Amino acid sequence: TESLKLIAGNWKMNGVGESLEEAAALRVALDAEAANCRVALCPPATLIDRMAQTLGGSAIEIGGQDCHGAASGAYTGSVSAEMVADAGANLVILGHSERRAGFGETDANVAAKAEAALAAGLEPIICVGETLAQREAGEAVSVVSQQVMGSLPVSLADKPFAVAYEPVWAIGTGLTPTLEQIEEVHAAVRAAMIARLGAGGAKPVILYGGSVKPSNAKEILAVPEVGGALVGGASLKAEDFLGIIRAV
Ligand code: G2H
Repeated sequence: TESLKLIAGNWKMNGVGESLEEAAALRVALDAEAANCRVALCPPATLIDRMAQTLGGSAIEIGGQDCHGAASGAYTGSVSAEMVADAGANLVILGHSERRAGFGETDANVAAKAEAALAAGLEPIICVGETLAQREAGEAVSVVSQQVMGSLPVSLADKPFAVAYEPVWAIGTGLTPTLEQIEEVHAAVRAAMIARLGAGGAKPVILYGGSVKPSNAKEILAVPEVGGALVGGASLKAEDFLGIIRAV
């Protein structure tokens, strides 16, 4: 199950045109000092096109943060997978807990979005994670396993994709699970991926997300089955994000 690790920055709803200076600074650094992992930035949809110009010809990949499950139609305010790809992205984050909680996205919605992403040639990063109440009730492994089973369409087998485990209570809070807790859930995610997709579930990387920063990246990235990180707050400044990339 050895794949190149992936460090993906999720800017969330942060950044306007001038923030591309951070992407440009990251590019300068990684042009000079190649990363020994895949690196991606996922800006708001309106910045994908300009970020693609800023990063064109570099090794840094670009992702969207969401796409609609339909190819086109009367969905005011939404963006299709083809539009995300056309703007210059090759990845797309799907089912982030902020979308599940704030926009009512279900596992079935996420699976439909993943199908749309594949059809557009995008590599989905499918997010799962338990809430604090679920963790305290001892349900973390069962909740996350069910989310994997429900959110991964069977058509993902043998296609490029990643799963991101993001405990909801660790997002933007500065709290992180213990390394043992991360290892336990990542093993369960892997088992659920294989149960769902067969051999096609064995290879794709499983990212950890939730308050990853330069000071904790090294130990988290060394946990078995942690194949990279989905980084929020610490991806907004090139210097912080580089600290995480250098920890791989
Ligand atoms: C989890 C993560 C990135 P942060 O949402 O997806 O954000 O690193 O700010 O906790």
